[in-house]
Amino acid sequence: MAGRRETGLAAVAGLVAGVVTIGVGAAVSLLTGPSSDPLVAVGSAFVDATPAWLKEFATTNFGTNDKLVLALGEVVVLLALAALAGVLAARRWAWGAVLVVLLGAVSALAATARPDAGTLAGVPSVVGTIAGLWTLRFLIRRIPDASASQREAAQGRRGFLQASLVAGAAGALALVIGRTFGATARKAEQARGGLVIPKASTPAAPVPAGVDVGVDGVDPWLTPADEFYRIDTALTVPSVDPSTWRLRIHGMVENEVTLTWDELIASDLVEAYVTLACVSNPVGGDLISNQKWLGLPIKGLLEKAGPTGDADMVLSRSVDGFTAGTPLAALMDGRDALLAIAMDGEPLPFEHGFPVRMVVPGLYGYVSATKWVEDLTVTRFADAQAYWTQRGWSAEGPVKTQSRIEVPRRDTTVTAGPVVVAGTSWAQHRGVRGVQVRVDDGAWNDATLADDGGIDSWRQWTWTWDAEPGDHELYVRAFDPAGPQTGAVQGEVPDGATGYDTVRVKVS
Ligand SMILES: Nc1nc2c(c(=O)[nH]1)N[C@H]1C(S)=C(S)[C@@H](COP(=O)(O)O)O[C@H]1N2
Ligand SMILES: [Mo]
Repeated sequence: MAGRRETGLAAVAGLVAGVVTIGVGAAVSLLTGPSSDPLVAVGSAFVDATPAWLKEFATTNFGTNDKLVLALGEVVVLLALAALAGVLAARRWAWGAVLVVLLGAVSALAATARPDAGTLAGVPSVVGTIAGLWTLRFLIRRIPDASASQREAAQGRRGFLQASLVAGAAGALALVIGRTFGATARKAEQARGGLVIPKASTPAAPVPAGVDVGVDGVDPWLTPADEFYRIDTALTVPSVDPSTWRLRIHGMVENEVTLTWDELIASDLVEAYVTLACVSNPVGGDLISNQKWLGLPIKGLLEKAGPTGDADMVLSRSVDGFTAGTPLAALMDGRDALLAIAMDGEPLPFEHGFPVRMVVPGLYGYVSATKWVEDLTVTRFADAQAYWTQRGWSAEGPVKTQSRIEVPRRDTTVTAGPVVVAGTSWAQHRGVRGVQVRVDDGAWNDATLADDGGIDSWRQWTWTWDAEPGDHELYVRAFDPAGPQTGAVQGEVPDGATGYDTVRVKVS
């Protein structure tokens, strides 16, 4: 860049690039969650790092405006740094670029360090920074050179200001869009942070210590909430503020019923361990997890509504339009079919349906586990179709009895002699009665079952194999009260995969 650019214009270029950065960052955060918004992330990190005395000073002097003062302060500091970056960039591009990248890195780090950060939390900062750098480069290049004639300089200045105006307006628009649409998400996030989960009126039966077989490589019996499998059609995770949440129960009922959040948490809540499984889980797959849920039994609500005539299905709908069709009988027969509000003693994570979702033991998620649920229509299978049923999956989806070998891992080599084979089986709401393991074409051998955590949860098992050298195949099957699971191989469509999980190992 030959010659010195006008310092004032360079500062303007920096300011505009700053606005574009935070605007684009805010807009992108609509996809990645409110706490990933660069301004929010940096502000929150600042609040966390603020010493107690300064926090007190802020609240005593600014009262409830302390957040506003913080936000203003943050914007002022940021814009000053942005102007500085512009001035530096006009002298030497690399200096300005380094400052912009540093600011972007701080923001990305702040966003990924939030306790509720998703895997993509740094993305808005990175995308915003790239947009900002590009804007800065574009504008700096348009600043008229000091060597230009007066006429050229005046023309150049006009062109620069026009370009700045357009870029600045675009950045501001992105910011307004990000902020306006992000407001609901921020509200829901605040609400979730402030919730106190009530105690269960009916706590779950205590789980025996031996539900875990204690073999390295076997998934924990209780899936950590942040490792719970996630399946849904939501491009962006819905943000629902519990204070405005309502559930409407209508259709083939005597009385239409609505339920608010306050009514829900004031009700007698039930706690239950339930293993949730996806119909798309292939044999041996991991689209299955076990957790402790707290919620209101759906049965009582339906009794209040009073299903009429030959109603046999409840079509549940989420705020984003997903629907599931659950057999009315499964909701009324006394199993722990819940409107769940908590998982592992905490409010539901947003991805798992905050503030309220359904959990029904014994049924695949696609026919029962509606997240962000807001509407229950009592109807008939003959009259209504749910989301996945319209797309070729079965109307009813009872979970199939299945087993998985987790140790040894497939295609590994083990040493001849005693080898521990271990894994998990499930037959939700029927219960696993036994598990057997077979080597190659040999006879079935009884595995040892881990302690029982209830018929709605999966069950671990182990078997010690006296392994002989060579290539071998291990097979597993579980028994429920009706007998052994089927070995017939069937794919996931239309109602869940069947067949024996098979693990090939080399014994040396
Ligand atoms: N709103 C909504 N709820 C939904 C779905 C969805 O796409 N949208 N998917 C269902 C399916 S197919 C499954 S397997 C479970 C998964 O729940 P999880 O993501 O909490 O594990 O949610 C069910 N509930
Ligand atoms: Mo699913």
